[in-house]
Amino acid sequence: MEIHRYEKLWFVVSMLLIIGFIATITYGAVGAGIQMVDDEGGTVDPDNIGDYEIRDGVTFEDLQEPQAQHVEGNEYEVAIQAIQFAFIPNPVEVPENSEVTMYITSPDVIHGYKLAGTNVNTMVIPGEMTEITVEFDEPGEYGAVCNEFCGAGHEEMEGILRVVPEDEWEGDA
Ligand SMILES: [Cu+2]
Repeated sequence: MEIHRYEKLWFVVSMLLIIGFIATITYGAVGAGIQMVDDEGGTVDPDNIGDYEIRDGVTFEDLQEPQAQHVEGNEYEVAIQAIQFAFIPNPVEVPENSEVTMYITSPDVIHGYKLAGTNVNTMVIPGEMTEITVEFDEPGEYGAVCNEFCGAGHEEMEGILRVVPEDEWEGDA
């Protein structure tokens, strides 16, 4: 069977496009570090968030402090509640050159937690614990916003995350 040269060319181009689309979608799904908020850690009682056990002997309340708590090495932890219409605690401080695991949840409705100028961007769902680990290499200040419409005061919902220079860090080390 004779296939016209142009037809072959179109065939090749359209196959390449399809492969390109699949590659882009695959990269977006697995390569860019995007994860779904899941109930892997069990569900959180929205009326009793403070008592939620993050791990043995450490509750959400223990980590819900303005300064991140030291775990070991350069690892820190902090817990944040997103409520209508604030983040608690606020501001949050972490030391530079740290790897911080943030636990975020909500007692009321779905919120978001987005750190402007970074790729930190997550949903915060009542009943689920959002867990994200972020590296902060340089001192600075980031604005946090809620990016899920959560009610009449949604646009006022903002927070600050401060990355403090190592020699000024007064928290747990
Ligand atoms: Cu909100």
